[in-house]
Amino acid sequence: MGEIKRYTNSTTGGPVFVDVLDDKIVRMYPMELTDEDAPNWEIEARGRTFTPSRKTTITPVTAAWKSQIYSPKRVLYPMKRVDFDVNGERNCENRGSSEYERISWEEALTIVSSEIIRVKRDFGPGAIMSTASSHHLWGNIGYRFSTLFRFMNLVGFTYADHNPDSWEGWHWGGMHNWGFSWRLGNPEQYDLLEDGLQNTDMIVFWSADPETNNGIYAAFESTPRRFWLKELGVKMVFIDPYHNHSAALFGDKWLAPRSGTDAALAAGIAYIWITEGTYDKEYVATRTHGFERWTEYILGKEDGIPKDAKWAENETGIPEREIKALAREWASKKTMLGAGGLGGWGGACRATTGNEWARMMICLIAMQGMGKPGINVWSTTQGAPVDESFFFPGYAEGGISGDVDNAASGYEFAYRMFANDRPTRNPINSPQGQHIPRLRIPEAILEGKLEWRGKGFCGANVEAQFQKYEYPAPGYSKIQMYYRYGGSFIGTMTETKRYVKMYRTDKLPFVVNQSVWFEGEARFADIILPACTNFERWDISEFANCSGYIPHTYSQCNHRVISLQMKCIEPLGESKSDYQIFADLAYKLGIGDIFTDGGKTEMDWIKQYFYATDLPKGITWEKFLEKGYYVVPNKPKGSKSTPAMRWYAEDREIDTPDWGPMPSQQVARKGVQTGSGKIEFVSTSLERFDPNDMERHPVTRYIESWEGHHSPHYAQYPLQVISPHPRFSFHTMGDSKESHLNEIRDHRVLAADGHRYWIFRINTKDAEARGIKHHDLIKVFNDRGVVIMAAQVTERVPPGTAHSYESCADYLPLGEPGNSPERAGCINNLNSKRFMGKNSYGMASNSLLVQVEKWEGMES
Ligand code: MGD
Ligand code: MGD
Ligand code: 4MO
Repeated sequence: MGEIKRYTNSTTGGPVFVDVLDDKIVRMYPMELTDEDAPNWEIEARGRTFTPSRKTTITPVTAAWKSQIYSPKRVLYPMKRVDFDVNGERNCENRGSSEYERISWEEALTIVSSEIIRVKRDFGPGAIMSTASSHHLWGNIGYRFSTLFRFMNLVGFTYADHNPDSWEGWHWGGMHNWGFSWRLGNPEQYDLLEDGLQNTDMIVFWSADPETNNGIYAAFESTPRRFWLKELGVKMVFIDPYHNHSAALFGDKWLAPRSGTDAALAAGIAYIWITEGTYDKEYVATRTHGFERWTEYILGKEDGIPKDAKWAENETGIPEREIKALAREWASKKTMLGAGGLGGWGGACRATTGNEWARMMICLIAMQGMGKPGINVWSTTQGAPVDESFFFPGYAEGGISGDVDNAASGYEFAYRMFANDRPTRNPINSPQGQHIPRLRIPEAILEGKLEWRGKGFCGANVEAQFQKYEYPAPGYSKIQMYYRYGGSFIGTMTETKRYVKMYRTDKLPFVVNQSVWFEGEARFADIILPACTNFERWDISEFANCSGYIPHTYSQCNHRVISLQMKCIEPLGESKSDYQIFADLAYKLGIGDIFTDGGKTEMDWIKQYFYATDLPKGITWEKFLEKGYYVVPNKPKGSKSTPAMRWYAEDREIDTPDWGPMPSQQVARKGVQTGSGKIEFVSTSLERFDPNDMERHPVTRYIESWEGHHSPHYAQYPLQVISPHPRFSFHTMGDSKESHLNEIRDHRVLAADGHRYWIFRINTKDAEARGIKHHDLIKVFNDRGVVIMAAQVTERVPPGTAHSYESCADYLPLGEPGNSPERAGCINNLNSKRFMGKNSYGMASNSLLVQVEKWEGMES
């Protein structure tokens, strides 16, 4: 037996030390910092000094990584569907039913490369579609924006654009009230931890559960901050249909609105502030636009319906007196609005009326003086006093692709990384080329025709989302081949049996999936290429730094930790790194030397990357290789803090390090990005675009949900389900791989048949009325499908509301794929593909109506 060796690596849930013995990972744990590492920051507030601990934190998914690496569901060899013959019968209709056989790498690469060449030659550019999913194993070189884009940009492909899934309501709605397009509608967050500790009296967490979502990628870095705030006597109110984990730990009060009615609650609060005169009149008069017209709507002068607390009670189910009490206390205290888990985001922004919720949040905080001391949009997850001037890019900055059109590479990084050689670009993946929204991949394939507005994340400016597109783009061919990277969409997109049906047709003649695990869409590919995990290859990255549409995301962390992601073990089976797979394919396609830039290994790229960042200012390459991580020193003591939007509240030039607004989007560096330069209650951009769109009207308003208690099908499907992000898994990551996460009884429930079922949370009264007991297997259904789950009978949701997390990793139909009950737990089989509005192409994945019965097995 050899000696245990300690390596460094990193994950979506924090950086780690990894103990390896005889090429086997035996342990993985958070990083403990030493005296050699940069000292802590300190914040002085209310007579105390606050400073973080000298450790990093990790999430449950990270704690379960070892069991995911050695999961029996790993794809270890190249696989071919047994009834797929590239030169004969392809039997596409059997995808999802057929077995697989092991083939050699040579055969797999030959089939895939010959199909790429055939499709390019026979159908012209753009007939190959590719897309990855949102989240990737951690590492800026191996990331989809980096390695995948580098390869696909060199081959030429039609990209299935990602919808702004995390942002929806802020992107399609909020942006029209205050700009922030470069953050897709979320607000900046600089120095808000200090501001909160010093000045805030109360936090209203509205659709926010930082103990579950951790901002994003930031593990439990923010948990101590909430304890500090509690110690200082800051009151915490939670508005959430589910009594979420942060509410359970910190909540002083829990309000549970009916799903889809949050904007009504907000209107009810605004009504009280207006009629009682308890808003910041000076701020509203000088820093906002359209208040008078909006007031007419709130008071009922526009439509004859005063949005008073009684009206709000009828819509939301929250008692009038509680609405009044909240409104009065809020107005009397310096209050932070924790709208969504990041400061922005929140399941409510992915509800049917998510646009209006986000817009209402902006109206409320504007009424109380957004940007003044202690008053902001802040969920405690960002805004630690780390040093933003030290440059280390996040994964969205493009890595080795240098793609300035489709990654945030052009902001700064590409010029540093590619000073001496060429970045890649893809003329097809540009506004002049062809693309497909990933929420409509099935329609593109099956119906062959699409029209929509907005190419993917529309961050360039507020108007980008109005741009119209069509598929096929003029002169381009229809899709002939799908190069899928990962396989999560059946668990994460909307009405997802559509994707299953799409795979089972010869309208899609060839499908390859490059996957780490055999799950979800991987089961529908003709060829599966086995990718290894980031513990089996080299990479480099920073804790919680994605950047791109969340500039300076690392301000979620208590320490900026940059790590070398070491290859801890040899790739399992015949799996290879994504980089190696693409390099092998590139050589078969005659572009190998271009892809690898003359034969560079991943380590060569990491070294080039290292020197393109500010790392050499703090550590030598040799030391970094040996030590494996670097902690970025904090700003010198006494540096001036620049709290988010303080400049705006005080009508000064912007002084934060934010990426926007661009000088062209302001006047003399003052004001927000809107037409008026002010925060708008009535949106000037919507007024110009379509003043009559009642689903997204210029005047911010409450709109009844089309999948809620006013819907015609409510009588038949009377349970309103919310489906937010899973507590223990990270979307599909961590779930369903027979890892130890599966054994957590709040994640899956082991039934007598040996299968671990996904959980459906239902109120005691609703369960009783249906004869359902705790952990019974139930059939959850509506017109879109049937999913079998385990009931968790609970008081954490009120009667009429139910809860089931999205993102189950697998898809396990009991009969014909696409036409039978499902038992992995794909609640997203049951939500609606309908967009939020006729002009806003956001997914409303979080709201759905269902009925529930005890499951007695398949009806024969
Ligand atoms: P992920 O789990 O991120 O989900 O939805 P997705 O993006 O679809 O998918 C990652 C996939 O990439 C997995 O298949 C994984 O195996 C693969 N993968 C990861 N790393 C690698 C790698 O290194 N190599 C290869 N080859 N493959 C890799 C997320 C999406 O879900 C998001 S971000 C949001 S915000 C939405 N939220 C939401 C909601 O609130 N409610 C409901 N009902 N639905 C939702 N869906 C959305
Ligand atoms: P959600 O879980 O969608 O997270 O971060 P958020 O968008 O903040 O929603 C937060 C809370 O909103 C939940 O407690 C939910 O019950 C509540 N909620 C849902 N619908 C409504 C509603 O209609 N009204 C109100 N008032 N509340 C509602 C998302 C962020 O999380 C993102 S985008 C990603 S990609 C990451 N995903 C992720 C994950 O999958 N797992 C874990 N553990 N952490 C994650 N962090 C990130
Ligand atoms: Mo997201």
